[in-house]
Amino acid sequence: MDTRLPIIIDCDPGHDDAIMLMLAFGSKLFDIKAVTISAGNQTQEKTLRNALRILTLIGAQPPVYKGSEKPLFRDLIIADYVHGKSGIDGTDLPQPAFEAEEGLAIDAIARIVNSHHEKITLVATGPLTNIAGFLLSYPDSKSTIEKIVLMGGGISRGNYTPLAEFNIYVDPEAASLVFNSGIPIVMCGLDVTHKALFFKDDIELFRAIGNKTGKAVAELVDFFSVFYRQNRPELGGGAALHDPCTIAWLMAPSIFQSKQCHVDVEVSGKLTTGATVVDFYNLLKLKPNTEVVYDLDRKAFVKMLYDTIKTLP
Ligand SMILES: [Ca+2]
Repeated sequence: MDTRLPIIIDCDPGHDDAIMLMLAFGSKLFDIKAVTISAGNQTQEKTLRNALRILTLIGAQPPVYKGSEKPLFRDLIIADYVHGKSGIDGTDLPQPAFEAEEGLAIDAIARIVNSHHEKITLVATGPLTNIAGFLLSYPDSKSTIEKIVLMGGGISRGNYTPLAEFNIYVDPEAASLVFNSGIPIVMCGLDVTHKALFFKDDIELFRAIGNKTGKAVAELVDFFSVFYRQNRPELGGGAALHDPCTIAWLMAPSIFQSKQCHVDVEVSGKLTTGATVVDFYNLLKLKPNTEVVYDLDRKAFVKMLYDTIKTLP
């Protein structure tokens, strides 16, 4: 019997998405049904190509599906100021050894979840456009989803505007739809991801593994760290590995701290569009819809990544 957890990963690589994919495929805990691509850190064309190159590096060939080119109702905003022109600058990844499948992410997600005998967990580390598109296009398929583990939002601050985190800000209507879907959500927001820090010593640890993937991790975080050192001195020189928190939470929830809260998304605020409104003290007396992850054991997180990356090519 296959005891691995069946998941679909929706991502927009992206430096931290790349390391998330390495952790997911390096771990033996997941049956990864597909990787679907969102636009966010860079355009759809670039994030798709980046995903194929990362998967080629680690010798994985899952079905990969192109996603939506732009958010549900808005123009696309990209994060080239963090991730560079390619979306994954700083390391020399191989050219893709395989191509994306025919068809689009939202249809592929529906086909996979409807044909699988048990519920599937969705992991989302980019804007939530594809997940929302799937929920809008296939409302009857909602019951086939176990939960959605996502990187996005924050309890009390943003990283794109004072209150909005990038993934949620890019497509707030999609995020609102996901948080209000009734599907259990696990939110790895900035509260926890700004504690999932990699410092210079950590980078050298990965470079010293001596495999291609460890070298790529080191070079990716070298590049990614420059933005953090220049723009987030509050993090003490560390780079925040946002996206791997989702997979790490699935692998070892015990190294994280979280609380069940009601969360909604601001879509029309004058100053607050894209903010996740987290009712941490249950002031509204609403039923919690989200497990809000807010802290982690950083050393255990780095060790988990290290132990997994060293098993890859
Ligand atoms: Ca991402």
